[in-house]
Amino acid sequence: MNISRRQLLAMTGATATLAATLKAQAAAKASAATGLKEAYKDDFLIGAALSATIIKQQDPKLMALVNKEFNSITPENCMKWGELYNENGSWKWQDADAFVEFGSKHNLHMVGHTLGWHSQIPDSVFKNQDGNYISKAELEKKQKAHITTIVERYKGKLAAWDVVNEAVGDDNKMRDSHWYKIMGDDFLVNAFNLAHEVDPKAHLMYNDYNNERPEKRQATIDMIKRLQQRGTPIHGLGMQAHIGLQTNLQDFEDSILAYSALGLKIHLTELDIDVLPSVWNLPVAEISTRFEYKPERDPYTKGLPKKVETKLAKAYESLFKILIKHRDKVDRVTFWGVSDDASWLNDFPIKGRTNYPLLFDRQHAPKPAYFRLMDLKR
Ligand code: 9MR
Repeated sequence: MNISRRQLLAMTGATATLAATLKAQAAAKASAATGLKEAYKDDFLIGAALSATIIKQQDPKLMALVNKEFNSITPENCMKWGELYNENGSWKWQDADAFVEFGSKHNLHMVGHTLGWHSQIPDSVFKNQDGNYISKAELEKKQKAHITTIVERYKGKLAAWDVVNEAVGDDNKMRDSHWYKIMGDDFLVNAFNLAHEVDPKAHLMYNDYNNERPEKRQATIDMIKRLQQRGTPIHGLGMQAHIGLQTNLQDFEDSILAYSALGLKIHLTELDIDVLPSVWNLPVAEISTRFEYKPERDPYTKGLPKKVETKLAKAYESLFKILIKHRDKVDRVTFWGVSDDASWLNDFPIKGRTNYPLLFDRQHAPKPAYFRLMDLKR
């Protein structure tokens, strides 16, 4: 038989493609059989933030995916102060109730998010009609009513609360928020005490972004020590982990050790990995920051190049190796969303970009990063 060089090359190519297809099929089959939560059951909980839209739509395929892959859920927005009240000041429970109902029905670990934050809360909570601050006593009264009502409502259903969010600023000093200006450290101490009094079994956490970085870590440790000296019931430390491909992952290992030395359990609370070009030299998750859209700042509208996909997968793998190594200290790893199409990073810090930060793509299929994480447990 006379086979030309071209035919031979084509055949070799076909064999390689076939091998790749078989490998992908085998991987898909393995993931179909188990799922992340099963693979990591001896290490830590695997969570996802769910939006009110996901809960409302009840898309059967997406719901099946959530149930297969995750055993913990966090509400992306619906339990924030600004989402929980109607204009007239009455409570608006619909979305939060639907979230808790979903989690209870599927027996999922649920994290409340969040009882004290400077963001997504109207100015009117802190100010009189004349624009001046209300007194500390008045704010304490509002804080008490808010925290006791919501913690009581979901007592025994939510296993944990992000009690205070982002109290340390990007300058590594206490954030100059309305809360802090009026109440100082009492803002935090009261929040933890109130939640603990109402639900003594709930696991209470402090949650922040960039707090794996050495300077912010130190500021956070100083703050936690002050709280602990006052007997504040704080049980866990949340590192949001909104990171990028360039993030120094060693900082996570150092932080896990440093925070757990304070007697706190470690949670990665909002993990995602931004693959788009950074438009600032200090990537912060402070949500008031915005930049102008330019096509060069949105390079992957037609798909993620293989090279970047591989970098993303490697970054997830490296981070999880650290987390697995410290599984005795790490309680939970929660992704900030389920799939790329619905990630907040498509709109932050520039609206309308195409980002790829999560483990599931726009068709909700597992990405190479997902298989790397599954492979770590084989
Ligand atoms: O993902 C959330 C997005 O939908 C909201 O618009 C945004 C503003 O409130 O908050 C996002 O979630 C934030 C989380 O609650 C706290 N840490 C930073 C997250 C990303 O901004």
